[in-house]
Amino acid sequence: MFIKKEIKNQIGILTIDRPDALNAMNPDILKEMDQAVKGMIADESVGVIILTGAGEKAFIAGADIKVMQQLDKRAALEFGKLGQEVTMTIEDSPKPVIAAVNGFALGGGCEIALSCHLRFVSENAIFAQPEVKLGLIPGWGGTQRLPRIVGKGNAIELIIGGHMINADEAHRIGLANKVFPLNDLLEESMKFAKIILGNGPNCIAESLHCINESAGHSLIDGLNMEVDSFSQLFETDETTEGLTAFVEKRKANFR
Ligand code: DAK
Repeated sequence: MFIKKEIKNQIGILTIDRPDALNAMNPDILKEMDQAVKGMIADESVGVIILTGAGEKAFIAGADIKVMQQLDKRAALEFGKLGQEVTMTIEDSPKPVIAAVNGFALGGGCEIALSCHLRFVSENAIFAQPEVKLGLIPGWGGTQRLPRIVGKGNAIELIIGGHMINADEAHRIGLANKVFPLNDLLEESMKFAKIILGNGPNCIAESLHCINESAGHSLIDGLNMEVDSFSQLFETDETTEGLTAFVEKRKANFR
């Protein structure tokens, strides 16, 4: 089991618990997370969900690169769809989901945070979409959700630069809603959850629904395009080199 579940004062807390791999997501963890979020949505005693990572270093350091190194085009499509399903389950939740980002939120980890309704982050949080460094593109909604949250220019800079940004920069561009000292992150997230719990649950669910719809009906089309592009890459030498270089702990040689 890689997802710890707790309920405290109507707040469901889900903790991704694989700190030795910086909470990197493999297919089993994705399936577990999908079930865990659905379980919290169905549980009438829960009004707000908080998603966080175990340890003091990472929220989620991305999709599991060692798993991706083994994928062919068909398996990449399945892995991509699984990640997209989880992010849709989170985004479509009628109960607000707060990402309490306690460190690295990279690649798929940033994308899972983007699918949450709010991102409260610790001072040591680091965000990036580093896929282009691995011969990949973001595949769990990053090309679609990041521009909607930080604007097209900032999203292009992050996605084609692949560089890391700290909590203050994430806050400046609107990626982080609030920044707290690491030790206060969960408590502050719970404080805001408590404020939400004082408001009408149907109004909250309807607000989230309308806000999601305002982003346009083409999100699904965009996600389909993204996952097709992503899986095509698994037939290229560039992607093989990018993933192999990470596993071999060396810099990728793309040119
Ligand atoms: N996958 C697997 N293992 C990972 C990992 C990851 N993403 N990130 C870290 N680890 C593992 C490391 O390999 C290491 O394991 P051992 O070597 O000890 O066995 C352990 O976690 C601790 O990491 P480090 O020793 O590297 O720790 P450092 O503090 O030195 O460095 C770091 C921390 C976060 C800077 C570094 O670990 C790092 O650069 N990690 C990779 C970050 C990254 O590039 N993440 C983005 C992955 S790309 C799609 C599916 C998925 C995706 C897109 C599309 N479709 C199929 C459509 C998503 C893509 C991504 O997420």
